[in-house]
Amino acid sequence: AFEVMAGRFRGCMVGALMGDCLGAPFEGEPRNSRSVLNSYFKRLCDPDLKVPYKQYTDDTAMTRCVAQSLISQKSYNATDMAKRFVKEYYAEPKRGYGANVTDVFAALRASKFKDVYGPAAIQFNGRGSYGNGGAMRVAPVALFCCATRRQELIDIARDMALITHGNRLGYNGAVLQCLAVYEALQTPINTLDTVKFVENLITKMREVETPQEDDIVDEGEEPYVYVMRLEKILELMEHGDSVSCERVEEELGVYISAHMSVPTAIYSFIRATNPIADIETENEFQRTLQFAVSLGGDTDTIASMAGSIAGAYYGIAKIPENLQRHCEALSDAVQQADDLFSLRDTN
Ligand code: 8NA
Ligand code: MG
Ligand code: MG
Ligand code: MG
Repeated sequence: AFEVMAGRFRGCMVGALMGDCLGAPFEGEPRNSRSVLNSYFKRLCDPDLKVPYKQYTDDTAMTRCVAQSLISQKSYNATDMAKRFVKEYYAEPKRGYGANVTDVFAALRASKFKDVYGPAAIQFNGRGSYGNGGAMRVAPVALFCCATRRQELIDIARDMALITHGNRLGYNGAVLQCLAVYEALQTPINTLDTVKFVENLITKMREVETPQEDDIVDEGEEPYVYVMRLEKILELMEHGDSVSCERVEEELGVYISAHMSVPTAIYSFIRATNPIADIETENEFQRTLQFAVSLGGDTDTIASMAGSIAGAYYGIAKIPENLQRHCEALSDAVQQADDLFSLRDTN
């Protein structure tokens, strides 16, 4: 059981990396042809292929910061984490960051991290960002809470997101993504009941989305956005493989906003538990990535989030090695997974 869980930690971190690296070349396309993707993935799987690494983007750059902060602090430390985000951004600013989050980094640096949540709160005229940047980096929080048996997963996920994303859709998207990774990690292999998986998330998100004192919810604004999208996933699931990419985009979205990408990542994981027409792989993890990328839009981020959920469930042993080796800094992802797993021993 020990090795199994360690393999799932690795699967989660490596899955997140692979979705980012392998999905990034397709970012922004309205849709990606399944046959083109079959060839792309088949070519990469050829053991004789020597090609330059697929580079990671902001998704992984920030995920690495979250993991390293939790590993070094052995707890959630907002200032330490914010400092890592800023240091990383200024060291390698061209990793494809969102257009507005960079203002937060500048303000954090200028104010010497005096109020770590301040700069994010004033983004978008005080509405805060609802980009998926909080959700795209949250997977290590699920691993940390699993390893240390912390009950505060929801609080840590939300606070970690709040460093850059002040809008409730932004931070609640991070909470949902974190809950999905955590649940995948806790589900024994071959026992996944996909309906129950989504229903559990609905139960938790209904509580999470109950407006709190400090939430900004406008009059007439729907407060249960994520609950509704998860219910939509249940509806789509009833139609199995007949659900088109167009319908997924219409109902769930493929965009850089958290509410139009996190549910899509969860759906990709679930959809790929069964064969998908025109996606030529028997491997469920790989199928998850190929399906997520085929949807188009914010492919690196949706594939990364879907990959972290799928990797947490299937474990590293089920992830094709020939695909792994094309990703930049693969060994760091493995090391961080192991370091997070080792936090078990310190508790
Ligand atoms: P962000 O906070 O800058 O948000 C991303 C974008 O979402 C913003 O630039 C806005 O256009 C929009 N947005 C967010 N909140 C609001 C709001 N309240 N009102 C109006 N518009 C809003 O950055 P982030 O960290 O959330 O972004 C993450 C995404 O950016 C990821 O998909 C990541 O991969 C990256 N990304 C980069 C590129 C690229 O080519 N550089 C393309 C897509 C995504
Ligand atoms: Mg990116
Ligand atoms: Mg952008
Ligand atoms: Mg992206």
